[in-house]
Amino acid sequence: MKHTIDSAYVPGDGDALVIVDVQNDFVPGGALAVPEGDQVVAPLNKAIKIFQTRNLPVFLTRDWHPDKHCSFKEFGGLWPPHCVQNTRGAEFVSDLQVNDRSTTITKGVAFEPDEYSGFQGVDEKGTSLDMCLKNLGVVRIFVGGLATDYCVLSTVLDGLSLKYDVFIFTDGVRAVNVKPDDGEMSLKEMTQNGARLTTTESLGA
Ligand code: VGL
Ligand code: ZN
Repeated sequence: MKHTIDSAYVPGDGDALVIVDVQNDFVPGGALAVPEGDQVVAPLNKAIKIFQTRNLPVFLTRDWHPDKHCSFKEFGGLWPPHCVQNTRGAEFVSDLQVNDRSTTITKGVAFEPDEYSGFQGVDEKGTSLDMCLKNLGVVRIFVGGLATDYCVLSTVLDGLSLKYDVFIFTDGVRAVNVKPDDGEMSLKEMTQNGARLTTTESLGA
């Protein structure tokens, strides 16, 4: 698929950054490693810096499973155990620029259901991502993270259903690719539903 890259875009009022599941278990060495998953960190750090310099909100979602979770193979799911609450694998990748101005959105905390979408998550006060964004007047979200074909896909499709304008950083996502073109198919599905592709390179500072 040919990626259509929008020209330079300077984020401003009404924009927010949503970074999906950049956690140790999803990068090489982790329990559910996404190939090249670590390569999203540098571009996403650049995006965090640009958004925070402009006082724009940054949300970081995390998968935060109990040690028995419906998505784990042992309980009938697809995956090895991953992102178990309070383990190193569930921590944000240490190089990711997490700070007290970003908001953590937590999902997948109960045995079931599995929650791929950041929009199924809540902040530390229990406020949903959708309400957090609406409270801040956000109408457009820029999304990156892991993995393109699961949690990014689900977050983007929910964002579109909730009527946000959605941009995806193609340099800031990577796919699991259970089938080799799952990532490309997911990008296609997202754009067919109205998301637009861009890169962190085209973010004007
Ligand atoms: C994810 C598989 C299982 C993801 C989370 O973050 O994309 N994938 N849990
Ligand atoms: Zn999970």
